[in-house]
Amino acid sequence: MINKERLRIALQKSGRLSGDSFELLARCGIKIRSPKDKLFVHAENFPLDLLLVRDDDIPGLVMDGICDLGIVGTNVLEEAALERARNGQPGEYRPVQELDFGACRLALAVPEDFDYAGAASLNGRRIATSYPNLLRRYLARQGIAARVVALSGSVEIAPRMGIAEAICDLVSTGATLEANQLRAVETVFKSRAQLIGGTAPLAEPKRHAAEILLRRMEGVRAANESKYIMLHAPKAALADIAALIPGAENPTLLPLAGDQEKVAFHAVCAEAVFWETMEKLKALGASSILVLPIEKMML
Ligand code: PRT
Ligand code: ZN
Repeated sequence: MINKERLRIALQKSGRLSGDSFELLARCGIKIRSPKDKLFVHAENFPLDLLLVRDDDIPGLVMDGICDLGIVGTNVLEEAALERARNGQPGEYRPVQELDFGACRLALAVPEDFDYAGAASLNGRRIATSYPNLLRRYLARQGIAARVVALSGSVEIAPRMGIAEAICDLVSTGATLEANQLRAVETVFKSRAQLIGGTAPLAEPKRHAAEILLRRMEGVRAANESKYIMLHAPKAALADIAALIPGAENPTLLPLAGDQEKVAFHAVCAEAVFWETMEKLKALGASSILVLPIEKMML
């Protein structure tokens, strides 16, 4: 049953965000044994309960104080906040952390044979979307008078059905648009998954649990964004090598047995290390270059 001493987080039950959301909690050391087909799941080793719902319900659960935290796409979040504002409902939340998954954009798209010459071409047209509030806000800002046709799904078929001349839908790879002979013409909103919290302060012991969880999530993000790089560097090129590796101002240098000219150079790199960087390192005389993922990080 619902326990007021445990943190409550709303996650998408199944869909594009659920796998990454569960993986994030797993990487924070949180064990969840119960099957995912339940609505309410307890973490075994942390004072945390999961409410597994449709992503559309997550903003409201946090804004109404039913859940302390939630993971949701900013597209759904902003749409819900605008809808609530329209209806005079409370729509406040606290953005806690941007997450590195769920990236997509809400884009305007038109049929390939549409004679498109800028957003003004949409004046007087009908645009089908599942995000009427985000679209209306965009149209108002751009000074475009178009009619918004709200659909709950299958927006991409609206032009073929004669329901609308254009659509406004989420795009990630663009394959769905292409398959429907549509092309994206404007970006209305850029989205990614976000961890959000309510605006009311948490009472102990929840506050403490939230602090630990957020610190671990921060550690997961820092680890995701960083790599551990090891290489053998000629002593004469150390400064040039360090300059190629972001965040490696203070590398660890170790002597190499039997080699007076080179040292072992170890550093945490603040970004991904691309092949181009490795090729430049090699050109500076570096050898045995290894780039390793970092699992956890606490600074
Ligand atoms: O059942 P529930 O309501 O929880 O799920 P849902 O069907 O509403 O959402 P779901 O699981 O599809 O998406 C959840 C969230 O993932 C979205 O709100 C976005 O924040 C994010 N996301 C990221 C996406 C996409 N990428 C995406 N590509 N959501 C939807 N799509 C759709 C897009 O609309 C298109 O129809 O996927 C289709 C394929 O996209 P392309 O461009 O890769 O072909
Ligand atoms: Zn949904």
